[in-house]
Amino acid sequence: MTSPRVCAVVPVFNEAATVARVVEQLRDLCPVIVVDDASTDGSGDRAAAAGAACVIRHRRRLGKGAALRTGFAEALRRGAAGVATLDGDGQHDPADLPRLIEAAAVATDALVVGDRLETPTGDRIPRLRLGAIRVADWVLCRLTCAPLRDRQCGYRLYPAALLRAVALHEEGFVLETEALVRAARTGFRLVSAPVRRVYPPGRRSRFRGVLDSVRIAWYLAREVASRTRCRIMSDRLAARLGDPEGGTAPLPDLLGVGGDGGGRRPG
Ligand SMILES: Nc1nc2c(ncn2[C@@H]2O[C@H](COP(=O)(O)OP(=O)(O)OP(=O)(O)O)[C@@H](O)[C@H]2O)c(=O)[nH]1
Ligand SMILES: [Mg+2]
Repeated sequence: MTSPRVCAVVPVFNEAATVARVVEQLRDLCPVIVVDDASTDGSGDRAAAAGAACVIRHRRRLGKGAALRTGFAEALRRGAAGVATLDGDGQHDPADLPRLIEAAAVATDALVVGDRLETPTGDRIPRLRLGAIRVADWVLCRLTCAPLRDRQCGYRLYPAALLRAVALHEEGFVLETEALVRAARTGFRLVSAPVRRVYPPGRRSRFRGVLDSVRIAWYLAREVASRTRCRIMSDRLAARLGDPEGGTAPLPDLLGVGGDGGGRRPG
């Protein structure tokens, strides 16, 4: 199945061992944009030889967030209606992409997030990583009010409308968390689609467990604090104006997206 309206963005840093296979499997489904972050192992050349529609090379390593931004900009320039993001290390199976596309067809303009937890197909998720996924889910559930599991999964399908409406600023692995929070805040729905778990033994991770988790936690803490500040200020203003409706929203409504898990379409 070819989906010309979807482009895939694959950020890579030294993934020469796996990126060619990812591109080969993806290129029959949609054009593939690989963003090579100054890899030193020839990842970009492998991706190009494997049939990527475009390989963009950063001169120096800027991180996954910057690589995604570069890929999003190129996909929008090419007129994509949706942008799929997959890791170049082979942990996101291109065979699952049609499921994300189907979910997007049902929920127009929703951000579709891969769900590795719903059906336990594929490899076992390492215990520490599973714990981190669950903690992040717990916090993000309160921040986004969307009934999703596995919100941190990087296998996603972003609607072009979201990428145009929301400027993503965070760096590294934090950008994907920022995308969820800002999508919910802007009124885009978040929906999930089941994807296979791929955790091959001996894989290398660029995710630095403590450092990157702290960065994500710090971002979330800032979001909560800024929402809380806004609520307090609006409560004070409402009290001064004598508005009886000016009560503080419950915690799940911190981002003002309502408690029905649905989210609003942007006006
Ligand atoms: N362009 C770019 N890509 C990166 C960078 N760091 C990681 N990536 C890519 O982002 C994807 C995910 O990185 P991983 O290190 O596998 O992180 P993860 O999948 O969240 O963590 P694991 O589950 O432990 O593998 C891979 O395709 C990496 O090559 C970076 O600094 N720049
Ligand atoms: Mg990985």
